[in-house]
Amino acid sequence: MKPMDQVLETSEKIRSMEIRGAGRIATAAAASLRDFSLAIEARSLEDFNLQMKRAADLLLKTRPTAVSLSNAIRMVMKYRAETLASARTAVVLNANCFIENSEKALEKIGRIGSRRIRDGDVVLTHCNSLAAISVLSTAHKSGKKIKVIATESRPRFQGITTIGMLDRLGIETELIVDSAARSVMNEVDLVVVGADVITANGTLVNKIGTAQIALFASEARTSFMVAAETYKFSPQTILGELVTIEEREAGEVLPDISKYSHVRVRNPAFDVTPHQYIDMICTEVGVIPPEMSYLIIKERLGWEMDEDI
Ligand code: RUB
Repeated sequence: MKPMDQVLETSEKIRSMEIRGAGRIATAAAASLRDFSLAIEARSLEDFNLQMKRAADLLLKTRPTAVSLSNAIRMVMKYRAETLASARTAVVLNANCFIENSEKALEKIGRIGSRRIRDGDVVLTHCNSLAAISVLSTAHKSGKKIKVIATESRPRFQGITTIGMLDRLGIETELIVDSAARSVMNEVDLVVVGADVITANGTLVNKIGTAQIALFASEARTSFMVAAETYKFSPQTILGELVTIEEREAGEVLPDISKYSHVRVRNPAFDVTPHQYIDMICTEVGVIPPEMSYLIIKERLGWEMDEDI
């Protein structure tokens, strides 16, 4: 396999959602860039930089919403080197460092977030988030008896992946259709979801349906927690950039659209939850109110304001 074929293959897996979830696409992209850097033959440092940039651009274009992808790529590509050999070493180091830190972050989020779960709690989750599942599994492993209610998460049914993971962990789980979220909310003690993007003002962008669950939780006075590694925060939003919401193919919602002449199927993959509906964001550096997101971006992501202006 040619080095670029490996990058194309990873890009296709991310685009088609064989690899999915903000954290998983970030680490897959970092690993792909690392493996590419080791496999390419470059005539000079400039040639190496050019080839790396091409690969990074390909991976970046796969899914437009999750900022984890651009943050991971930015971290891997932040190498400065005088020679070809040191450039390669730096890319490998950056990528491994990103992957290792994201694994550690998941563990820490689990430890911190699980403290907010009490013995006997009912927790609702939406979609399939490794960060949210880390919170649930840590609570369960610490001996707390919890019940999880998981939504199907149409149209891609990531909820089925979630119930499979919870089942393997031995956690009592109930599956509901997305539209049953309000019906069960009065039984729920805490909602825990993941994040694709958290903006500078603490707004959450996550799987379609999250915003209505947050609204229901707020109405029912149920706590709403976001579990997210700090690389899910978006530096671009400090510079005023809006988050692009991915619109996916109609066929994911309605396989045979051809029999209708006047119908258009809309399939936004993510929605926007205002910070007012979020009680806390559980990160690897602690639980923060959403309004503190700006500080996370400034302090954790080493963002230079003039970098991209
Ligand atoms: C997945 C999704 C998840 C977040 C967080 O969307 O919205 O809640 O990505 O997941 P999709 P994680 O299936 O469209 O990628 O905590 O695993 O990063």
